[in-house]
Amino acid sequence: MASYSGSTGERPKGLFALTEQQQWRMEEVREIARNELVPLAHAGDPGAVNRPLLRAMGQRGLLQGLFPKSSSGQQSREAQAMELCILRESLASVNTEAETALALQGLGAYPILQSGSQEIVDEWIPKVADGTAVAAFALSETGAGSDAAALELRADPDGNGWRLYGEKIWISNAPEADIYTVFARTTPGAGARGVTAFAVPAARQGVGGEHIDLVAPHPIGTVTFDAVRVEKGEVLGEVDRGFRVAMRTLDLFRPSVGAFAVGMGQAALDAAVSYTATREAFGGYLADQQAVSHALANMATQLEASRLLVYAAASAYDSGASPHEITKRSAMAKLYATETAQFVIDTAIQLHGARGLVQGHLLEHLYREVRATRIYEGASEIQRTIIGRSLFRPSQDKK
Ligand code: COS
Repeated sequence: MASYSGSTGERPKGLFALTEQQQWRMEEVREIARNELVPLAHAGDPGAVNRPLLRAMGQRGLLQGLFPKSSSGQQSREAQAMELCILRESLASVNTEAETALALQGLGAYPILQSGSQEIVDEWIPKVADGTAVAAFALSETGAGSDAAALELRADPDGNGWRLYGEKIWISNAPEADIYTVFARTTPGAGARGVTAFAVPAARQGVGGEHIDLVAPHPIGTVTFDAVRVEKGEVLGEVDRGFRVAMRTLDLFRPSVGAFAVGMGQAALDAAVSYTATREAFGGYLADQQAVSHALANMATQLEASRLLVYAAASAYDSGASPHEITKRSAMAKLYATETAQFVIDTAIQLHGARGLVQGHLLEHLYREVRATRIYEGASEIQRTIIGRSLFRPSQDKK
């Protein structure tokens, strides 16, 4: 079961911090998800890109939230972290498949929005935003996961452009995406300073790849590059400066992985509260047991702390905090929210007993779904490394 009624997530006035309009927006997104997206998610093939679902999110304006336009209708180059987190938390509390499909469009296309030429932006962003083109972010390799700067996919000079040789792995939306943002080595031996970002259409000759099955069905796989020609105009940012494009993209998206985790955690907490309030045991209700109510209290408290970290990180991003501050807050939000969600979902299962493990149960679904969030876009250990480094060089802005 990949969908559920959805938590209200309502919080009393006067407490942190989402405005009434933002809370209203969350409810609107949940409503769209419950009524329109859940049936499309269920009709899709688990583990494959769900194009009808993406098109529906385009038609309902949800994907456009990732790619805002200025008041004159021009495509803005700035994403809005708060809107991204609001979309992700509210979708996650109803349907994880819709949530992930939306997030991957943003992650795949953001390097283009941030650093692409006007031509590339005009070619791809409108199609990604209306759900007719599928985007993917291709950074990881078999020998370069946490140590992203070790990547070796080669970009060899070829006349005015380059040819790409090698393989990416663990790439969400691969091999079905239409446009890949690919990080490749243009200067051998130069570590992070020899990486260039490219926008590579999947239709280009020499692009291939295979699907990989994970514990929770997910569109993910490898992408292979066999002498794939890329042009100068397809460079995102500057040659040899692509590592920063990747890192800035992750700075934006990591808090939103936290928002995804908060949405799933809230759904699990809601389920646990409602179950323990009605399940009879030992002559009363489960919730009457102090061990149970204390477990629920810990879940609720840590979830709320996660939410605060997530929205604080998003608001730091949107309000133009220093790059250093953004990076640190982004890492803290992802670390704490994903670790918390794993704990909350696990505890919710403990409170449900064996019924929480039955295939198709909401909690069984969330248990499988939450695991990857502590690994992708930087494992928890990497987030701790980033936070730890920030403590020792607080005054240096390295960007
Ligand atoms: N924003 C902009 N630039 C950044 C940055 C950021 N957040 N973080 C690092 N950089 C820049 C640095 O300033 C440095 O630039 P200069 O060479 O010009 O000084 C360069 O990038 C290299 O930075 P650093 O030396 O910190 O790189 P490291 O190899 O030590 O490691 C970590 C950086 C560990 C943070 C990085 O490899 C990482 O995030 N790993 C996880 C990767 C990941 O999330 N993979 C999942 C893929 S998506 S599912």
